[in-house]
Amino acid sequence: MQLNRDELLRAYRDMCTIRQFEERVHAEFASGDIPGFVHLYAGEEASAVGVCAHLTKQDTIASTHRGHGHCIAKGCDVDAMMAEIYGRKTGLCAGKGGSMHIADVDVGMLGANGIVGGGAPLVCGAALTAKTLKTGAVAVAFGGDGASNQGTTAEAMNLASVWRLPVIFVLEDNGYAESTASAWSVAGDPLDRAKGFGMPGVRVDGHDFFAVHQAAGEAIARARAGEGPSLLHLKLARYFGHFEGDGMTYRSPDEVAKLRAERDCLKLFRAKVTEAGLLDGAALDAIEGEVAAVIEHAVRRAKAAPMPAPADLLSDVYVSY
Ligand SMILES: Cc1ncc(C[n+]2csc(CCOP(=O)(O)OP(=O)(O)O)c2C)c(N)n1
Ligand SMILES: [Mg+2]
Repeated sequence: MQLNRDELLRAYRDMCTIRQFEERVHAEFASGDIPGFVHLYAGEEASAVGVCAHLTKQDTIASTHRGHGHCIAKGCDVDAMMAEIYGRKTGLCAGKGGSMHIADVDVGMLGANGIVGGGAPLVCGAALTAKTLKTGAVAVAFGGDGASNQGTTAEAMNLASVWRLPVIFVLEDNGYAESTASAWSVAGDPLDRAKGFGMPGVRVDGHDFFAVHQAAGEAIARARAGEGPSLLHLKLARYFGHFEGDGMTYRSPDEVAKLRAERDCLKLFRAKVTEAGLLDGAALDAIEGEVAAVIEHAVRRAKAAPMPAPADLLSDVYVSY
């Protein structure tokens, strides 16, 4: 699938935005201003961006506890996301969700999710709506290797298949569920699970934006054509701990340094597009500078924003019919 210059620049900008957002949240969390639990997505950017590059606002995604990257790739406002993580009134969910519950249905982002395996059933509902109303929309469930072992995921894969729903299950296999290695906890081959539910499955290098983009494009085209769900098994890695504060005693000391040096999706992207003469290094450097300003602005705005007031407690909590 050939990408034009604008699409390549957009992909790099989105991946950079996620990376810098996460590196900054990592640093800011250490200062103690960010409340709650934070799980960072740095290292996995090619997955969110490679998949969401094919989606419109009408398409929906369901995310995980490690959701910042999915939100940015789907078009959530970065200032409002940062404010949400800081628990501020100006946050995307008025400061009531925090890192693990960022949502923006206006851009088709159905929510980060504290329930591991919670996204897969959700997207079946969204996809059933799309199918019933014939909107042509698709729904994507991102989930980890841990989530792949949840019963909810198996039920959702079955339902999506028997109802031929326009769903894509994106299995982000980053090697661990908390501190448990997926090599130890995931039985068999995830592609056999797809086969067992009668849907195609494909495994790709999740650090390679172009490989993810190609495989996602095919699965999404299939879903849009009414041919039902697919599974993408992406092998990738996270750079930070399971959550901020995780001592990562279960990883060898040089594991992340090696990943950053050899399997960084941003570096791989840069090498590929510059060697092929598609983009020059200066254009990519310029994007990195622009993104740095965007992140700086978001943090400054978030820190200056007010906290929700006690009177806000019950607003945006219940729907009034
Ligand atoms: C239903 C449920 N069980 C357990 C947990 C605790 N928990 C939070 S994250 C996590 C690991 C998830 O691993 P994975 O799906 O591989 O995602 P990753 O953190 O690697 O992105 C667990 C067990 C939870 N939040 N929800
Ligand atoms: Mg995992």
